[in-house]
Amino acid sequence: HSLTNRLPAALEGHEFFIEYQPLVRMCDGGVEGAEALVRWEHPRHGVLGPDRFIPLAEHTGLIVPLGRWVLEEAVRQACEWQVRGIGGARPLRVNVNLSPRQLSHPDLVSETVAVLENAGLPPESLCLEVTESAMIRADDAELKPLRQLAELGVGIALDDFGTGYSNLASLRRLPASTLKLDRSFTRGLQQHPADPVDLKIVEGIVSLAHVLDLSVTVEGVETAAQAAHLRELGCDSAQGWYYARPGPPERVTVPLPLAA
Ligand code: G
Ligand code: G
Ligand code: MN
Ligand code: NA
Repeated sequence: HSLTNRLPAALEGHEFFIEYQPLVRMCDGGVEGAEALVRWEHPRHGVLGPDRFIPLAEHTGLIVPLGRWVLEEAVRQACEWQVRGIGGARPLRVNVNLSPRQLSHPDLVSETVAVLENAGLPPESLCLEVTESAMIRADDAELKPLRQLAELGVGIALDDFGTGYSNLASLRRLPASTLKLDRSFTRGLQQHPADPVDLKIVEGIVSLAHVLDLSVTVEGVETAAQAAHLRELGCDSAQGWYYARPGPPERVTVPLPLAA
């Protein structure tokens, strides 16, 4: 695969860049942080999304150095926001996605701690996103590093929640602090009146999460109606095109639509 072969040179040649998508607090509509989403500015194919190259990088192992670069760059950016006082009294956080290969890498904890210390970012200002399916596949040895990071204060989010068939018992054993509800659950909430079954499902997931002391972030919020329903249902934060599309770091500092 020609994209696969070019990955090392692309990393070397600084062809990757990061877009940020704001994470919005439901209670007051303020920005609490942003998710870092990597892109590849390919010299011939233009900008490629992560779905085009993350699986290839995961397959070859290049995801490890690429993921380390994403982490360093996102942590540096979060520091810059904090130094500039963006977010006011509550410093902004950055969310970084981790792929399964990074999860099982022996240096995950030491490297993450080193990146935070070098930049001077508090561990609480970093959240690592791991997909629900990768998390439930992980054995205790693979969950241990995440648990260590969680004990240091790093947030751990279960990404794409609802697509990975967790059960109650498995949720209890995971070192997660946040559940990111997959956008497939919120499609039925785009209109007023919302789909009553979808409302009940989200309501149930939110109460389960809160019992387990997990905060709930909803992905893929595209309309004001969805935002209003989700706030009503007790979701803690939201992310989606209604608030902002992924964009350059400045995207996080511009005003958003008022909380519904
Ligand atoms: O931005 P976009 O919607 O195209 O992202 C698609 C998927 O790519 C998301 O599910 C996201 O989790 C994943 N992704 C984005 N950036 C990264 C990254 O830096 N590392 C990993 N492992 N996955 C990422
Ligand atoms: O990590 P994850 O796979 O959840 O990454 C989020 C992905 O969802 C990104 O690729 C981002 O571009 C996409 N996305 C973000 N907001 C919305 C939205 O409101 N609607 C849709 N359809 N996709 C979104
Ligand atoms: Mn994610
Ligand atoms: Na997701």
